[in-house]
Amino acid sequence: MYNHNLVEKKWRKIWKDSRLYTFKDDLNKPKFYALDMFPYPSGAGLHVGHVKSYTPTDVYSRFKRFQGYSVLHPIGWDAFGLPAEQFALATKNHPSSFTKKNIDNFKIQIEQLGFSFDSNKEVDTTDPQFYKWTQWIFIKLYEKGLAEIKNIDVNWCPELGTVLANEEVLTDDKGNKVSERGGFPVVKKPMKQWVLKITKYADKLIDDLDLVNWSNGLKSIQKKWIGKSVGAIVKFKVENSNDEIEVFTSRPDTIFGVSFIGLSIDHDLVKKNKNSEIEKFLNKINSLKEYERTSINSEKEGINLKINAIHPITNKKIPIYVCNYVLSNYGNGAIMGVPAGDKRDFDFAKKYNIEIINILKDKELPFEGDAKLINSDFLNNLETSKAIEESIKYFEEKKIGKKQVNFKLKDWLFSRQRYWGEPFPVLFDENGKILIEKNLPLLLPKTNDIKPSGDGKSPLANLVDWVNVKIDGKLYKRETNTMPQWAGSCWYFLAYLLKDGDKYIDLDSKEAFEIFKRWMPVDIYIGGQEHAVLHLLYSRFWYKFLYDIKIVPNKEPFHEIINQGMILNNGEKMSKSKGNVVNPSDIVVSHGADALRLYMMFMGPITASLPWEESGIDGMYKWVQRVYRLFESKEIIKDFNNLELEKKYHNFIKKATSFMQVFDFNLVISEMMIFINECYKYDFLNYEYMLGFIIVLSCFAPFISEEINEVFLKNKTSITKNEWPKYDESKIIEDKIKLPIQINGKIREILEIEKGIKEQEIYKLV
Ligand code: ANZ
Repeated sequence: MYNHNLVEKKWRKIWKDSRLYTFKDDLNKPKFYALDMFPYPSGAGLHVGHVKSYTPTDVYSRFKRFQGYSVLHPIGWDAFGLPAEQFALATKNHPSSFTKKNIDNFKIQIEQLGFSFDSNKEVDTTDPQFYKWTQWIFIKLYEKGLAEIKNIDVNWCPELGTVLANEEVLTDDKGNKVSERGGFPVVKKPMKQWVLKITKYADKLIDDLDLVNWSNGLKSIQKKWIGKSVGAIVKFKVENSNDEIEVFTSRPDTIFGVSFIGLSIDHDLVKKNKNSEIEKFLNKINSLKEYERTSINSEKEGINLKINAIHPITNKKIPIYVCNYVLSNYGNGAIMGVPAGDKRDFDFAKKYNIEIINILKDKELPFEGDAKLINSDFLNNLETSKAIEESIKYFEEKKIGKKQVNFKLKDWLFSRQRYWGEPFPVLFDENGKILIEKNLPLLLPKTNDIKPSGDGKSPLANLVDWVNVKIDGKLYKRETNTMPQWAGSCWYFLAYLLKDGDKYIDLDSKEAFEIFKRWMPVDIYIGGQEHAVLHLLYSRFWYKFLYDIKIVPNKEPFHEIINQGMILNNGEKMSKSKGNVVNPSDIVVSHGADALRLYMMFMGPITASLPWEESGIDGMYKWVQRVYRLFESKEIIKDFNNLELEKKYHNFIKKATSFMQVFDFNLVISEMMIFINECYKYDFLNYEYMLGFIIVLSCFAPFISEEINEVFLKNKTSITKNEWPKYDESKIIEDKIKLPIQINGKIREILEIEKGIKEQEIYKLV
């Protein structure tokens, strides 16, 4: 019987001793860069979610190596940041020793799983040699005016003792704002903070999505988050005063339907016209959270300012209201109310008896942009987009408004009041003037007092000797905030390319540029969809900036992305609190890494969320045994040939190759199963076919493949040194044809059907 524990242990040692997976670029070969989203080395160790995400990249890397590519498939540690620090605080450890211990543990687990990573290429964001360059990029951003200190309303999380970026704040089931990490309450608080001006790249971040091969779903998540809205600013004069109100509208073509003006509660004009009644209303509104009053279904409320605005075209008087649903921080904090086009405006107008100006002839009022301008002669019967364009032109001619593009994306709040992060290479003189620390890396000082103060001051502020610096007789204070965890992950995929043993090639060197020219963009990137508007947006922003300052040669870092699905247990996400976590190391002992890897890839498509099933992994364990028994029980002969087996083999390789190419790994595995069943029918097997099979198998199950290659195929060199098996089309007699089933432009399934089948019959198969 095949003993997976012994065999896997044996090959782990051989691979390690012979440095089998050491990466050395071969310029004669085309490159292939397969990237995993690197893990936080938390105390909990690797979970099956990691295995689900790292196995496909490993399988594909092995496939590409067989196909003659120079493949880079690295791993590293996203080791700064809240999770490690929270864990360290809870367990009274120092984050650095604790992180090191966790990394060691992760490494053991990764080796157990047989991933073909090169440890020479490993990066660690907390390594000063690494964060030297994170700090360097920050300085460049600062020098180009893309990093600045701002007094802004931030998301303050008292429990975590830090501010959070918008992308790190979620809304829970009850509608409360909570932190992405830990689900702690988040409140708004004014603070002085570093921001990175990602908004300057908003247009490029949308437009360049055309350059990459991502799913439409992922692209649209990013587009929605960036929220580009093209429209106009329109000016309304206030009656009997010199005041003007500027509103932002995405439907300038509805101008003739404006029935009132709506202001946000902290609009300047509201402040100017305050009286006790208005004050009372504002207090009432202020007691509610913004999202409670602005959602489409929430009760619309407002108060009449009792002054009128003048319509810029018709000169009609229209009332001005304070409206609870007008946001202060979007557009101009003011709207033109068009009940004929907007449901919220309609509800509001009805409630406050505002005269509704209908812009439609003989029609009920439609909502949500359905309004077509009929009363206006110049917009009559135009398509909406054309009418919008014409309206803007008209506004500009008459000087009553102009084109305006708005984004929902806000600048990226970049400082954290925490210890475990990159220090900012920044000093302030006595007048608060900024001096850049050029001597990099600026090391994170050692201290055991890492607890956040709770009042918004960073733990680093306690280190008086570190904070106060004298340069040329002048006193300076260091910035005591640290960078967020996302900083290191913004460029780590470049760091792998620069890692050379225990050193890094300088990011701004000519040598680095040449390497990037060969290796960027990443060819395939696999990771969780939860990073769609965090890491994947931030890293694109940094990469575009590095492109603009000529550090990298192209505009987009990740050519193709696959978001792997989750592994569920009894229909739920695995989590420690639910006690339903499957530990991959336990499975490696009970069933073997090969069986685990195979099972993970056999469960279904990579992108699907699928249940963990004991019976499934047991079944795969049995199949691994069955493969071994086949080799044990049959005689493998070099020149043996059997026409039937030959046909089956070439068919198998053809299918396996095409499924491999498109990541349909579950289909490759089922083809392997079919082929093994075939082989059991013969007493003798052909050496060439069995080697071909083992090469395919080794992408998924590297341990048993090496063992069979050595013991039964009697080869002295590693199975990894082979080429991908070829098939001969003339040996395949097709009596079936393949029919790919496409849904929304993606191949969902490939049906095998008999030649000559009728169309109606095919529908029955789907
Ligand atoms: C008139 C109009 C007529 C509008 C119509 C919509 C439909 P997006 O596309 O998301 O950018 N708006 C503008 N500023 C606002 C604020 N601070 N708070 C709440 N709503 C605001 O949305 C733009 C539309 O949202 C704008 O176009 C404005 O209403 C509203 F048939 O103007 B519209």
